[in-house]
Amino acid sequence: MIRTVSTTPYGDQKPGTSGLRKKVPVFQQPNYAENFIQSVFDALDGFAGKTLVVGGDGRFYNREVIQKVIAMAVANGFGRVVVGQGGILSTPAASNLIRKRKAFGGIILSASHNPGGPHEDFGIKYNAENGGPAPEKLTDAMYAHSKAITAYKIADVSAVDLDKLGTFEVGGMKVEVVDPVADYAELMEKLFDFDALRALFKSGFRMRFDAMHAVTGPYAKEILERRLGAAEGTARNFVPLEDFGGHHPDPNLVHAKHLYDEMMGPNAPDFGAASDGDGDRNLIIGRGIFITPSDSLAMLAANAHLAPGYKSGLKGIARSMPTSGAADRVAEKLGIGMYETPTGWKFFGNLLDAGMATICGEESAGTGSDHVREKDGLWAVLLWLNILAVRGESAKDIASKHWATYGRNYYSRHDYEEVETDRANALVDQLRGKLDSLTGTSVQGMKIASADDFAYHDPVDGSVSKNQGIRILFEGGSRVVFRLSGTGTSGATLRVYIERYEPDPARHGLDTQAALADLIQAAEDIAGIRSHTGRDKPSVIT
Ligand code: VG1
Ligand code: CO
Repeated sequence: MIRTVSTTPYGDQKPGTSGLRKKVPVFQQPNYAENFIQSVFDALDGFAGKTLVVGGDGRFYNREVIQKVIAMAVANGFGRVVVGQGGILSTPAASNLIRKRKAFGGIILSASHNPGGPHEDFGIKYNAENGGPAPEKLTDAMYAHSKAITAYKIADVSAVDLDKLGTFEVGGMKVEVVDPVADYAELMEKLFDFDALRALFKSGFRMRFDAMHAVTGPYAKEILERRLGAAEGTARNFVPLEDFGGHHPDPNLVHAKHLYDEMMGPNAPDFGAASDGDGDRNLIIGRGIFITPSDSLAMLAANAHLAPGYKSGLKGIARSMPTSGAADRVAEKLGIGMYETPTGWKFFGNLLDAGMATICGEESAGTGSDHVREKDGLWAVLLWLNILAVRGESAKDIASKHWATYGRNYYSRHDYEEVETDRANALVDQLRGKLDSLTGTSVQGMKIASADDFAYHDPVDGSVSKNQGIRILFEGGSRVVFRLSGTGTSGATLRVYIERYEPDPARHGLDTQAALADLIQAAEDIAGIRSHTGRDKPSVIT
């Protein structure tokens, strides 16, 4: 039986950088999840009888919301729901399934690298038929519907057994429970030289992959250990837990410090990597060297042709605005297009669909290609492995040769988390107010060449996205960028991105924070971070 349940709007269901993210108790309010799911459906057109892919990173509340999505998909007229066994689908695997099954779209349940559990974070995101996150036009429409919603539709059906593979009839609709790993692993086999990788591991190459008790565990076990023959124990923390073992499943130098320490230690394996809650981010650490995500993008782009899936070369490279310019130099040398987009993977979709870019990346540990429409953690790890296997060199050697060829972009991000929202907004407002007067002035002995609030003009559909981050560009190419996070669930997070280009190979071995010290001070001088936030140092430095 299909019921129409009357409801009232919540008013705070505006999707951020990557879907709607809130604390679990917020999602558990009466009708909260239902309101948003209905608002997603109301923003879409023409899905009657079509397929919807559903899955999540396995965090607390995942299974409950999947049952709601299924019951509401029945009531709203979808023909089929494809769901990962156990409710599990990594974000890139979901993107792949949407494309492979020619689905109308998909709902991904995740709050990515944010902690999980009854009092932690949850999230709902809609991806369109290209497999990519809904563009801004669509997320704006969802938000508008959520503010005006009066009723949602749901079917009275009993809960589907998400652990049993197979196709089941649910209220006149088909629900297909699929292996979450199989299709994804098959795609990876097409892109990379699995024989070369098997030979690499057979030769004694040692690797550590930390799944951080999140979604990539089953994928890493299957691909690295079973299919590629890496030693058992290569994948660590590989059982997805509802609360990620009480940790932040955030693969950075703070939350994966144990991996960093191991890779810098005397008995370090050859290669180390980690991924986040939903499997779309990657941390890359070679023996004795951390590769920043911005550098990783540049190095992957420069070497991608060594992997079978990219042997005919790249069509173009895209990076988010705060990501360092390291990849720009690679694009220039290759003579291909380079695109600078706002933060968030949804802005890459058009470029990938139009065949203008093949590889994309963000400084926040996101790298991916046109094989799906999301960033992809394990993909980045496998491409690195493929490059290491073909070049027969260490990650450290590859990095230093890269810098010798292209120069080095020293880069760091300073995050000030859970700042009072009013205070963070005041900082940004004040900065915006003085942008025009900054050009031509000097700070810490460096002259400001220009200062603006980044606006993106999408070259494919002509849409414009304004206020995407404040850029202070210095003469010589150094820069400082300020923006507020769009994924947090309490207070505001100020992100300060700092970059300096260093062409001189004699200066490529410096400590990053030391190499950026004057720019870090300049950021403080320009924005008054301490007085506005009340903090004397960042909460996280990456
Ligand atoms: C952050 C990152 C951004 C990334 C987004 C989603 O957004 O900076 O680069 O695309 O998270 O990644 P923000 O607005 O907090 O800076 V994930 O792995 O959380 O889906
Ligand atoms: Co993520």
